[in-house]
Amino acid sequence: MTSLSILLFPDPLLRRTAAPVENVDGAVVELIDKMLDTMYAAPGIGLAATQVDVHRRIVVIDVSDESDSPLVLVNPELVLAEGEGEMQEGCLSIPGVYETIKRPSEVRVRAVNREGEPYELDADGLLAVCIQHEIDHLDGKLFVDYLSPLKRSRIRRKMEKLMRDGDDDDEAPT
Ligand code: GNR
Ligand code: NI
Repeated sequence: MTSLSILLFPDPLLRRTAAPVENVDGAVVELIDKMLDTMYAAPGIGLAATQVDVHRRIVVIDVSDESDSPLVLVNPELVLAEGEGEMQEGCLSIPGVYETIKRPSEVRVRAVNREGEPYELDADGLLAVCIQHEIDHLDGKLFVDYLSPLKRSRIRRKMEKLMRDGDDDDEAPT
């Protein structure tokens, strides 16, 4: 099983805009499958290609309790976003940080599946939040961008310190 490595905030590569996928060919299917493995291993409920340093518009999601309902969204586009809700969000690229974010509560997304077929999906609740969170990644956007600049810079400093000092308790003293 392949686990791809996940970029961590504030890596500037997370700010790149992903390019549309022209064709769901064998290489894209291979990447989708590696992204699903990586998401389940993390574990997470979603993963955008941007997070594994592939700047193409590919997202995988599974919000099911049993982790047995993978969703593949190639070139996802919101065609409808309405209502408003708040949800505590986390991100595999910002480990250990959870903040309440306000977003549209119901969405309709148009995307292409793993078989290369276009489809539309209506979502609410956690799935609607996850879809928006992942599309944001493809546009170089992170959930901390919805927080105040003060909160965001505190999170950035915390992450930079974690990466300097490591988050390992049982590291040998140097
Ligand atoms: O695993 C994840 N959990 C999550 C929880 C609330 C809102 C969004 C998410 S997505 C996140 C995985 C991730 O970082 N995807 O980009
Ligand atoms: Ni994320």
